[in-house]
Amino acid sequence: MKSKMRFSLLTVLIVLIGGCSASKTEDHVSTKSMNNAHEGMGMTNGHMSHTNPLQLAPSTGENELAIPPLLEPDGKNPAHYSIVAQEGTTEFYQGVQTETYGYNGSFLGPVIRIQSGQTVQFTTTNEMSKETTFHWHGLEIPGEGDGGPHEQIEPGQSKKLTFPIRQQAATLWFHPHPEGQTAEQVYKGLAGLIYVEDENSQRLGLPQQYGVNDIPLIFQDRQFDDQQQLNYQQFKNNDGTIGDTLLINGTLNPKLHVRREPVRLRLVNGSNARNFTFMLSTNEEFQQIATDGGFLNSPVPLNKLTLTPGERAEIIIDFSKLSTSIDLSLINEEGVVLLPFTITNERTTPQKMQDVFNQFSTTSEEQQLPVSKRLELFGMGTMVTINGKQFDRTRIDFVQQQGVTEIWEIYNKPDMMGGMTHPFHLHGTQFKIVSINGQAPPLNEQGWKDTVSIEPDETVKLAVKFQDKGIYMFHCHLLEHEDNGMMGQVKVE
Ligand SMILES: [Cu+2]
Repeated sequence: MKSKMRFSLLTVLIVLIGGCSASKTEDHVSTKSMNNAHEGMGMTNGHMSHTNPLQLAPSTGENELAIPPLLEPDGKNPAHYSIVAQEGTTEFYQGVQTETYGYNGSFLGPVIRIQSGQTVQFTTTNEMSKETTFHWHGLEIPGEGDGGPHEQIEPGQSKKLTFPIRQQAATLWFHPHPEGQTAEQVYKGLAGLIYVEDENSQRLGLPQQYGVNDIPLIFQDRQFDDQQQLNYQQFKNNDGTIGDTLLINGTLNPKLHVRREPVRLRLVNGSNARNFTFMLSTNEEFQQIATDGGFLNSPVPLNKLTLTPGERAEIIIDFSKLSTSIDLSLINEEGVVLLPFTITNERTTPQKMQDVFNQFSTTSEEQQLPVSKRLELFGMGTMVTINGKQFDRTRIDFVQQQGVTEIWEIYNKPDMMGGMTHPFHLHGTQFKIVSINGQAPPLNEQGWKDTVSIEPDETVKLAVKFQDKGIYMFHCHLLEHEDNGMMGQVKVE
């Protein structure tokens, strides 16, 4: 139902945009000017820009997909990791150096693989020329280590934090969160992944050869300027900066070699504003096995999956069972090739997967608890608000007791133009979706979440419990909305 609504809205928009771009040629430059024109055309197009009017160019598959390096601990007890935010250059286009940001490298960052039950220590260093923060998206962590706007690290400075990992296996990520500067820093390359593993994740018989059949995929759309630079200010749109150029793990025109076996893809929507709907080019089924914060109870068969910015999902594609191995690719709902697959004939003997992956449930108590926190998302562009207010770092919007479950009800109030979808993200915890417009969430959202897509006029109820104390952000994960103040603070005591 949800994806259907998105699809028909999109179809309408494609038709509309198709009309306004008909007089233009399809080259790179004209799509850029079209993007800028949208901003100039005011409200209507601000709305449209959110719903992906700018088509992605299909991947030609000429480059092998980059697999981010695994970050090894450089100290054992506690497991210590050094993470450095730095400036550099990256060669996306042959022979062209593009100025970028990265963690421990020039673009994006490593995968930090940590074990539940472990105590870990991060040393975060800012080697850039501007301030930043290190936010651990999805991690259950005390407020003071969470890396929100209060925890700014000045150029040349470091910060050390030590905390226990108590949550279950999940694919999390990290990115900067400086006040008003998040969108540009992510756009230029600051983002990395955290894999939490536990005993369960290792006994399920899942593909787990990193980079071979357990593949991280960070999807980001970008717009390069005439000099092939990531000129954020040129393309910035207050309702979400989108681009026509897809990067997966920072690779332009990627392809992926897989064997004829089940392959686990860890999908991360790391874009500023673009929603991605993933499908197989054969329209065959795949299995979703995990949400943002953990495994689903059992695999959910899907032939289409939408992720809004900030959301993750793990899926299994069984390449031994598909009807063809020719011209196989991951595509979006417009049929654009995102990631072509090349199937090698190397033989494997995959493990048998378990049937039950997790014990997730929403209790009847959680179903019956009264709503104790109400949030109303409203507006667009620089006028975005939560409960009529914009972010103020000196204002605490809500107080919640540590370890106590509360029901948060979030309503996305439409405006005259209809409104926009907002991906709502809460820091420092994983929540349960109790209901969407009074109905149980779809099967593939019945799992731990930290980011939830809320459509115009939709009401979502969440069961929220914090394990730790501190001040945490809640905000729209459309990064320009976050920067424009669609964010508030909850203090956990
Ligand atoms: Cu938003």
